[in-house]
Amino acid sequence: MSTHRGWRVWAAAVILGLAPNVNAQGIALTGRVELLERKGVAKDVDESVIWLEGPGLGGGTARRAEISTEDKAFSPRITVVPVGSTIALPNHDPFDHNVFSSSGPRLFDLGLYGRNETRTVTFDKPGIAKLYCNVHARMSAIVVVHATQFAARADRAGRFSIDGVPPGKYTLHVWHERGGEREQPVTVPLAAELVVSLDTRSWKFTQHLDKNGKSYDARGRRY
Ligand SMILES: [Cu+2]
Repeated sequence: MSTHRGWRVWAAAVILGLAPNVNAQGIALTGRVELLERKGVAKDVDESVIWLEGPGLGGGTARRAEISTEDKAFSPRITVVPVGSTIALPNHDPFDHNVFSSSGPRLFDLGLYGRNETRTVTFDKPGIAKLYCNVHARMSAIVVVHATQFAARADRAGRFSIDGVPPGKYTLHVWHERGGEREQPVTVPLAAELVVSLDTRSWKFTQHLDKNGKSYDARGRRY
């Protein structure tokens, strides 16, 4: 880029009043997620996921991620990846697991596999995938697969920042396991502070079914 063009971009930014947070790569979209709780303050607001959709936003770069199984739990519990990404699921427990997903963007059943074995799954469509184990009813993980490169996780104060967003009108998605998914239009750069509230007050734990659509209790298995 010539110095001349760089100066013009800077001058345009100053005229538009965007100088503090705009650069040649775009604008940082910042905001805060707030969980409305029945009582107390949410301790898991940092499990909120925020992403942008809309015309002109290119796809993200697919990557590899890992969710391991250890002590009958998935780690990490929440994973955020762009479309096309592959997730490896190594089993570190001295017994078998059977990871599956029976709703959402990618249906799969990895079958039983034992210690130090790894199976992989590629997510080709956007959506929210719930991963379970057919042996252990309490195991659950979530993979949020987003269509563009613009996504973020909230921090422990609920704050998030999505960097490098081109100016324009988009749809902002905000999701939390107990608060559900909320969509709202957003114009970048923002004209006011962005706070998105998710209502967790009607959420109630319900036990999911196994890969055959049956209850774990009915099989008489321990979990
Ligand atoms: Cu298991």
